[in-house]
Amino acid sequence: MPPRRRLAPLALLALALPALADALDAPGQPARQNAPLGQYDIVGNTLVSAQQLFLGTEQNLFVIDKVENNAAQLDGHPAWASRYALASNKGTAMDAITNTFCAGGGVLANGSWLVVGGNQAVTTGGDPASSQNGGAAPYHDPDGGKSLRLLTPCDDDSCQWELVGQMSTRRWYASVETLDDGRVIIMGGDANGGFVNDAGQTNPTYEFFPAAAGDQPVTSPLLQRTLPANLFPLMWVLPSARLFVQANFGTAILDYKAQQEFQLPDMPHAVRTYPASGGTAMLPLTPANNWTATILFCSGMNVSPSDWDPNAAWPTKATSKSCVRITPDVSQNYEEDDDVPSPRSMGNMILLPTGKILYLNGAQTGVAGYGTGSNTVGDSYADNPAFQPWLYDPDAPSGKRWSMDGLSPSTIARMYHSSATLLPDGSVAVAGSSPHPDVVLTGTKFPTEYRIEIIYPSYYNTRRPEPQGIPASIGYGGAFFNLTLSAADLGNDVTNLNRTSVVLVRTGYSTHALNMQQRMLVLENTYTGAADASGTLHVAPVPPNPALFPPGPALLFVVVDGTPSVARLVNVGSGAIGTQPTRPPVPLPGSRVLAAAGSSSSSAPAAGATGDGTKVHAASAAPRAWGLSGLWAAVLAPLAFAGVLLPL
Ligand SMILES: [Cu+2]
Repeated sequence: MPPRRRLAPLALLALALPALADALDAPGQPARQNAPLGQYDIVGNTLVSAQQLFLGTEQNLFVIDKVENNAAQLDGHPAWASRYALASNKGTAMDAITNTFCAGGGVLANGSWLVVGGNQAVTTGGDPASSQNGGAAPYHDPDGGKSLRLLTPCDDDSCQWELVGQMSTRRWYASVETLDDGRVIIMGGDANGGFVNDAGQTNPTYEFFPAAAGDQPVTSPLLQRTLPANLFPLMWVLPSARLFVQANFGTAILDYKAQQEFQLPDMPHAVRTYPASGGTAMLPLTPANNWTATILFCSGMNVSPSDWDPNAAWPTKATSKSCVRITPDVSQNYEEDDDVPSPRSMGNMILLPTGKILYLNGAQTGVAGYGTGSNTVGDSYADNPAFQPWLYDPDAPSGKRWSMDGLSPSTIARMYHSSATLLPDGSVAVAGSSPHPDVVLTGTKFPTEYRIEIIYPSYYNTRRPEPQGIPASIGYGGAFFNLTLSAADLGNDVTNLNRTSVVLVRTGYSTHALNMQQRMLVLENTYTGAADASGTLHVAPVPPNPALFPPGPALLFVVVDGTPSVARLVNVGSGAIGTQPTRPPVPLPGSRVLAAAGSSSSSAPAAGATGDGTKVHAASAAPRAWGLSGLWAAVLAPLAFAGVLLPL
């Protein structure tokens, strides 16, 4: 037996390389071969209409509908939730328990998904049911207004939705965002719904899940001052660990820890929130932009607060082409961005692993919502489906950010209550549409839709890299991990290592033209190339600031020269709700390419590397936003002093 002290180096090695111990199998090639590039392909039926949709595992989508007369049955009544298996294109009904009509949803640090709020119990036609506790035929749906439903996703029938308590107040059309401690914040909504919010039923507050003992909803001045078009407020956690919140024309920074809001300038050009329903996304957080958050808003409709008349001729009203960006941790001002080539409402912006954004779904005229009046198109407040998807490149020069990129139009109108999400193979699933109080299948321009289709971006059929060594879990700071790529993965060109990135994508919860929690972060990496054109990526974990990418599941893609691997679903953070451990960043080794035996090796510094090939891990090289109070002391103090940024 060796002396005990000899074990120490081995133990240290084990500590230094935790990723190797729990590496996932390398992703392979997509199951679909020779997909129709740039085109939509109808692949299956979601059983219930996909008003809400999220990718819960690598293999399964989870679908949530409102209570309505779906043919799929469960426990003797129509189902309003399902699990959709991507491999078999088969749906299975699930029990969402209470009425999930226009609920919000989000993911927690432990990988469970929460669906919040909804509507009262209804009977046919969306009318109130005689019983609010599930006793009324035909739907037997309990009131969902305060519901908190939790699911830990799996790939079979062993996981089911369960009620885990109630919110303190009713929320219909509330938004959900995952916080840097892996809880979620639940914000806004109203008690009973309707076309837009109103003073008699608004819930201008936020609360948290899990709630701490004694928690009470906190009032948001932004939601108080932005009636009526402030349902489904748009919100993102910023790297400064504050929330950027946008509703109607209002904008605010919410320091949810201090329960204090700061007013920012109004949204230009158009309302982006429901029911104007613009497309929105946080652009990728990258080493090149120092993981600085910029948020993009496009389309919607310019409607003044007094003009939200449910009897107006909404389906004929023009939508907006305008786009603006804001980088809230740097500047409080919205900046003009390129107009979308065609106008739209109810569009979803989907972050692709390449960092570009696919913009699809919705309508060219009108807004979200439905009614029964003669001002509708078969109940719909919108018309002229926006069949043509567009691609946005955040890094393209101004004037050149939008392109059609070979994308063909869909044949299915994705009107109100549509959804979309990125899939692990880099394609995008599109589903839903039902601008009706209850299921309408025939005799109407925009019937209730059950068909799910997939659109295949231009990279789809290219041979995918198959990176080895993807860790099951990635933390904040600490030691780097290695991913290996074969010569085939690198296209037999070792210089492709210089065009390789490792990205995390949280696909989020899709509903009402939103993808709540959606964000992308590019990890910092260097590389070592081998003479045989294979290579190793040295990949830094997420920088030591959980607000950059709140903890929870994420897709990890390795993108080689614009071609993404199939993703693996990894865990970011501790896997538990609570303050996330952070570690000081460990400098990455320099990038280099090893020469063949007999010749000398050469350094091939990556962008940002120093001249001697030693790349300084940027997160350790300069003061960054992780010193949250430091950044905000610098940004907020002068603004507040100038009287522009007003604590409310
Ligand atoms: Cu809705």
